[in-house]
Amino acid sequence: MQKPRTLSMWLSAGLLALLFWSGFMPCAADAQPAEPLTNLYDRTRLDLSGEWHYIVDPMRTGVAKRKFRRDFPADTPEPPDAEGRLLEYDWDAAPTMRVPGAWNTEVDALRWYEGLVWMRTRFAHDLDPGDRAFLVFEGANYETQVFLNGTRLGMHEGGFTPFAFEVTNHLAAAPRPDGRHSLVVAVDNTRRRDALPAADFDWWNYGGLTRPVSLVIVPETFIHTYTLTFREADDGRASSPALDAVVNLDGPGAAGQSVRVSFPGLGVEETATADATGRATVRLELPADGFARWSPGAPHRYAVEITAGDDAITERMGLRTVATRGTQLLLNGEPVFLRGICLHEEAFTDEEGDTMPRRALDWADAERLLRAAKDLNANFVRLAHYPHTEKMTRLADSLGLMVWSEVPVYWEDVAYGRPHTLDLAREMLRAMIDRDRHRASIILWSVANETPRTDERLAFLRTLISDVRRHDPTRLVTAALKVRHDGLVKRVDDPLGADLDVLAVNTYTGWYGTETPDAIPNLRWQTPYAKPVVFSEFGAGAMPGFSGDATRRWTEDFQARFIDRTMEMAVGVPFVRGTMPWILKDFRSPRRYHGRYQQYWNRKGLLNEAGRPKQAYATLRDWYNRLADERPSSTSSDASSSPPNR
Ligand code: GCB
Repeated sequence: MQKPRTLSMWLSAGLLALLFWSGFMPCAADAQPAEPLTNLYDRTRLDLSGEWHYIVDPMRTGVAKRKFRRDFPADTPEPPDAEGRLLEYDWDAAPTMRVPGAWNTEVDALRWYEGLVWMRTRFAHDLDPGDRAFLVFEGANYETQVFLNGTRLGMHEGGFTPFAFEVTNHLAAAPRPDGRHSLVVAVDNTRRRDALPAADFDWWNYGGLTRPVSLVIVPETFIHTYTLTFREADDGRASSPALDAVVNLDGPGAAGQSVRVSFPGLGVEETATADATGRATVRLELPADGFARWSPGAPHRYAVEITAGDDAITERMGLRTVATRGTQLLLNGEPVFLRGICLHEEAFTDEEGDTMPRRALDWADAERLLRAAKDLNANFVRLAHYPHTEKMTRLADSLGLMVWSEVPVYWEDVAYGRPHTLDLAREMLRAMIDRDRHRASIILWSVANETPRTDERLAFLRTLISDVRRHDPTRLVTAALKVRHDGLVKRVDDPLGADLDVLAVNTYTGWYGTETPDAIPNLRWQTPYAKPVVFSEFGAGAMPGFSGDATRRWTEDFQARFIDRTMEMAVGVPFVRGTMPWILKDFRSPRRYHGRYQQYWNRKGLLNEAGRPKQAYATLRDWYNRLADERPSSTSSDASSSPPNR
């Protein structure tokens, strides 16, 4: 007998139908993205950059309202459709913008737009029999839904980490009438309380496909992911310096496949057989003193080749260790002082004034930013406040800059109590580490910036820290902490300090608040932790070209004085092991309203938006030249003979 339907059953059935038709519910074909492939840049790739058509959809009607069949993913060529219904869009007639690119930069009218935008490209590719294909997005801000030939592949949340979908079957099964595939993407950068970052942050909310999109082609059985870990003999896990390789194969021939890992430059190689899950584990012993270590002064890298069946890949990586000992930071066992500078992922503009910089960096943009840091005689960059494009970390490896890389767990209003937000942070952290674990330049993973001292946040960040320790035990963990102010006494005593390797604090005394830079030399720093501390931010706004009075805020002179005083104070604090002023260049921010001095630029750059130096640039360079001469050879009294912590 059929069960009677209750009102609530009818209501829930109705709700499900409504959700389905409104496009808010994932459909049957919806899939989570596949795990991205390690080392995208050494794969066979079809670059899908170029001019993509776009439709701005502030009312979200693309999938939400079927009345006029505004189902944008369908990519129907001509209105009306086959059944004679009215179509109120036409992809071929839609305007185009450059991908990769942020719509706020690419389209003047979209400078301030936050919402949903649809984008479409077409591409031709005949997949060879036996090959497999992955559609890879290096970064799209913020929530992205992907449709290939009208079929929804799935969605991804988060603006700064890569994601991929396997599309082998889609490409094989669905050739379009004109021989081209239709790729439609819906990107939504609406700010949300449960997102990361949450709704309030001090940079531009660039939306769209801000990093490259490509089709990666691999053999049927291929090297999917791998980790190569350099171990020093004295870390207790290796008897001589060694490289531990774990290689994961995917495909019908994975189990039992022979995998070779070699260092042609050192004449070392080993072979192993993949287990039933496709995993092979190999240790390569390295000649004890017969290899060059990576350092900013000598950024030596080795090619490591991995071969398995029809697939081969080359990783270029530096060999170095990073550790702490007491309040010391050690690079390759030697004390090091971080002469740093903070950076956002935003290119220099061609002109000064009311322009929109590019978020999508090409190699030349990234190199220009990092060279400006090198010209300061910096040995370190803090890539704030989210994982930057892979181009940055790859260039930092080759140019010789140590790196801080972080996830956008930023400020007070993150939903620390929501499981969704914690899952998201963990996923971002994992994706950041997976993408960049072979970059010798990265010495610090940061889990947060200026977060409140609450129990919920403590539990949230402790989960992230233990994730990092499990996922990458070879690097140090940090977070930019809030300081407790007691007049001029500054206490770095956040309970999270117990869980971190390096404590970081941002200090703006002399800029925010009533004190002037004259107060800075009188600051007294205290911490209960015997760990290295770095000043991860300090800065003052300066209107480029406004100068002449060092006592007046917004002048270049004031900014230079602020930087000078803070540097002088910092190098006098015995446990401070690094300085990274905020920030290399002026950057766009919608919360910088001052009509005369800011005009929606955060003006704390040492360079203006086009790269022209303000006075403070030379001030910092002088400091770094002096420090480079004096340190890192200087060791302070606490460098005991105890073994390194990490
Ligand atoms: C901070 C934030 C940074 C801001 C900066 C500022 O503490 O971490 O994102 O841009 O201050 O300019 O106030």
